[in-house]
Amino acid sequence: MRTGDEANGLRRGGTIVVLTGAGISKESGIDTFRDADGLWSKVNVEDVATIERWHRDKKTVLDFSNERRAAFRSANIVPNAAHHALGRLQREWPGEVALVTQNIDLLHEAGGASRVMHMHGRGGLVRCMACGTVRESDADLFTHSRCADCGAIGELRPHIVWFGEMPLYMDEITAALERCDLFVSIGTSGTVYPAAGFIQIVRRRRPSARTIELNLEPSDGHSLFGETIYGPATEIVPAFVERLLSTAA
Ligand code: BV8
Repeated sequence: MRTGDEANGLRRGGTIVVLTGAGISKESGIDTFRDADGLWSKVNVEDVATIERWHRDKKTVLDFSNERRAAFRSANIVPNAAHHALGRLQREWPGEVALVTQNIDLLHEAGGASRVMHMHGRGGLVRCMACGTVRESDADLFTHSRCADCGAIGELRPHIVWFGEMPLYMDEITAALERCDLFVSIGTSGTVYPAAGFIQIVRRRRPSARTIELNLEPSDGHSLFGETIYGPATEIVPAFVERLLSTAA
């Protein structure tokens, strides 16, 4: 295991890009997707999280998202030490910290992060497929739901990115990857693209950047990172941020 020492001595004021996945929220009580007890072990992705299925069978897709929303609501989900550490990094680092998450939970914001790019969308937002309006709403959605803006029936969906749909903020994220001095991947299996391909973008277009994976175990792309640190996010992320802030050159 490599120790992440390369993160030390990062030029003060350099640009940091952080990518997070479901692993950072696991210790807050939110299931990951691909762990043994993960979400996808209980439901088939193709049945509930693809744009194709939405067009064929809206009810199944909406029922799944209503169930997930209820699970989020019922659990007393609070940010953990890893979320708070990234909020601290954004506040105290004397340079840009672009925080990109694949997660739809709002735990980064609750942990003090101010600018979060939810590339797979986020909970609490609803989009109309007829007029494109995105509204704050935590209401359950049904095939008879009506858009308050255009009146369309059965066109409301969660504002999350399903398989087969283009993730959000891609131009902004790609530009940040191409100018970053440090790319940190936290709590993601490196399975889902294009997020899993960010490390290749950095290696190809910003070869001087340092790259570090912080995860519970090696991800699919672990060998592409210059440094790796393994352990529970609530332990390794605060320690990593502390080291970064105290040793930046
Ligand atoms: C697209 C919705 C094209 C929100 C999700 C090659 C290139 C491009 C695309 C593809 C490609 N090959 C295949 C594709 C298609 C597909 C894809 O990648 N498929 C995979 C399965 C092979 N990609 C897409 O469809 C994407 N769209 O490419 O569009 C396009 C182009 C033009 C025009 C139109 C379209 C869209 C992908 C987004 C899909 N939506 N979710 C939601 O429901 O939440 S994906 C889903 O996976 C979640 O967003 C999740 O965040 C994401 C990634 O999962 P992880 O976050 O990594 O979670 P996972 O459980 O896998 O891993 C958790 C990790 O944490 C583990 O490593 C574990 O060890 C670790 N961990 C656990 N506990 C802890 C911990 N770490 C630290 N501490 C702990 N305590």
